[in-house]
Amino acid sequence: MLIRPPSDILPSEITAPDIYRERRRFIAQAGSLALAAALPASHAHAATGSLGPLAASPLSTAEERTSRKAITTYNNFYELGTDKSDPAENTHRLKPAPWSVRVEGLVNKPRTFGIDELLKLAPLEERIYRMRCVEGWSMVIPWVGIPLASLLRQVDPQGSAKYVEFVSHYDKATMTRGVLDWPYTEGLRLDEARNPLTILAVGLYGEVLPVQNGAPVRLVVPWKYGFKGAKSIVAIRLVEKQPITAWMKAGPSEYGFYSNVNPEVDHPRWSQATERRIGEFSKRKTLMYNGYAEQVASLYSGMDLRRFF
Ligand SMILES: Nc1nc2c(c(=O)[nH]1)N[C@H]1C(S)=C(S)[C@@H](COP(=O)(O)O)O[C@H]1N2
Ligand SMILES: [Mo]
Repeated sequence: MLIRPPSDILPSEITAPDIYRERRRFIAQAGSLALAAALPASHAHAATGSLGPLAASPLSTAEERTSRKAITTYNNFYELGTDKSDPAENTHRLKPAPWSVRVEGLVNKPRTFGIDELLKLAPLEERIYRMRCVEGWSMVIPWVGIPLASLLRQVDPQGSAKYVEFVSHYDKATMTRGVLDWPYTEGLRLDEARNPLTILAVGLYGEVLPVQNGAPVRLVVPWKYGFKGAKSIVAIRLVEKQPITAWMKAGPSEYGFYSNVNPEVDHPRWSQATERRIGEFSKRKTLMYNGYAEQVASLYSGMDLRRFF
């Protein structure tokens, strides 16, 4: 099946095959058009692709957005292949519906959320964020999401909970073997997780999140390197001790727990002082905390950022 369109296709058309496949899947499941029409409204958004009216977040940047085409064809999603073009070509390897997310660990009200329930936790907001990969490229991405804090409130974290661990979906029958110790896991300190900038993204450019960007729900933490944003999340765990993330296991000298964007602390293989915005030719200076210092610098006051990289 054609997943990757020719380069002259309109950006707005790029998700068409995904959406079409999704619609056919729902119709096939329902068994008839009549039944398909009777599906709950929450399924309708998956069929149409649109997430409906969105609140505009004041936390959005006014910078020019990266094209939808670049955002959906230049990806890191190693479970679907390690080349940038692989995830868009391998979307059939991950079925984003039905889906649920377990929220467990040190919480008074552990709960499994269906996607429909996640969508109802808070008004869906458009969050246009600068995103920077540790490899040295950046984008401006119009995410649609809910604050992670809204979800955390629902489960009532216990006093002993200090960190949050995120676990991505992994199916060894269809996904990459080797490379990392699967499943992909990431972590945040509880106060980072509760920061208003931290969201669970469920959409992109006003539509349902494409598989290659981490459908149906992924983490987005704009002041940290891109790899902190675990895709296709199936579990969120509140824990007492700092989690060991998949990248820390793979290369403890290269990937620390914090991974805050910091032009002064280089990765051993890539300078973090400058970056190339996808779609631009000249390089830009990388900003401390990716330009979000005003919102997040206080989380790290007094910490040695070379040690806690
Ligand atoms: N499960 C999972 N999540 C992941 C990754 C991955 O390989 N697997 N790659 C990370 C990296 S390195 C980056 S830069 C971002 C890329 O997100 P995007 O493709 O939506 O821009 O996803 C992050 N989340
Ligand atoms: Mo990355």
